[in-house]
Amino acid sequence: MQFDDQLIKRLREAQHVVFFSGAGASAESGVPTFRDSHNSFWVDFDAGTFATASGYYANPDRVWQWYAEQRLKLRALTPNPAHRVIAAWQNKASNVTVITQNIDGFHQRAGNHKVIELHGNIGTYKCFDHGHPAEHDANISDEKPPHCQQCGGLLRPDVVWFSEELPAEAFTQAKHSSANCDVFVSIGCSLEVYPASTLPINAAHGGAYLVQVNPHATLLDEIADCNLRGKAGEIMPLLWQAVWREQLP
Ligand code: BV8
Repeated sequence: MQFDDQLIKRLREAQHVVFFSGAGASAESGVPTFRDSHNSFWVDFDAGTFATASGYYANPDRVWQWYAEQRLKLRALTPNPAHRVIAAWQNKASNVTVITQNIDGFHQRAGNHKVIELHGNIGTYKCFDHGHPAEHDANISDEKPPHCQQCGGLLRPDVVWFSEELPAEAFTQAKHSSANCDVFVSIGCSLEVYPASTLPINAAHGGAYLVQVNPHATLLDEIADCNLRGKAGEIMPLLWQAVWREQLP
């Protein structure tokens, strides 16, 4: 794959690079994306039923079990080369921010030491009634949601459901980094979920060189400086070699 000279130059000279990932970044790890029709994550996960607080309140056992099933599936999967390149980039370059919409924790498993998780993490829990963080041993039976040790209410996955605010500090950090970076790389994002979808726009308004890695078109096509049409797991290692002139560590 031949990359544009301007892209290589920008990435080599960047003082601050942001990698912004969506479900497409984990697709080659075997994690179904949300909106690709052939294996939609939402097919057996009706967002209205499961990915909302009201859905959980109405069906705590079913929703809790669904997330327990996803957590088990994720354990059997592994980060792909796209995650490994992003981790290597953060360890090699001076200032790299990783912002993800994903809840799978694959960036951390690939070696990223700091990840801004806009939609939470499937491996963390909080009290449904009061929101304080809670511990849970995911190895024990997940037939029913456990109870909060502080108040006796139910625990829930600490992920952001629809109509819930994003974690304030995480989103503030993400907005700041996006508006103040030199290169913003959107990887595997459909940009159909708000307000995460505003970040690439912030970056462009902040003067960043905007790159998109996606096999399909998105609304970012119109404003991206560089559209890399293809799979993240294939493109990212090639981009690493083109910029750093070395194999991925
Ligand atoms: C909020 C956690 C304020 C849970 C998730 C009408 C219009 C506009 C907005 C709204 C609206 N009605 C409501 C809203 C707001 C709503 C929203 O945006 N809804 C959408 C669906 C219309 N947003 C919210 O509710 C947010 N909160 O707004 O708060 C508020 C407060 C109170 C009251 C009202 C408002 C909260 C949103 C967070 C929801 N939680 N996940 C869980 O995961 O279980 S969202 C979910 O979608 C995931 O986090 C996912 O990451 C995210 C975004 O999707 P993508 O990551 O982009 O994945 P997708 O499948 O869509 O696309 C994959 C892409 O990868 C594709 O482009 C594909 O081409 C590409 N791809 C495929 N293979 C590859 C690849 N790319 C590279 N390589 C490959 N191999």
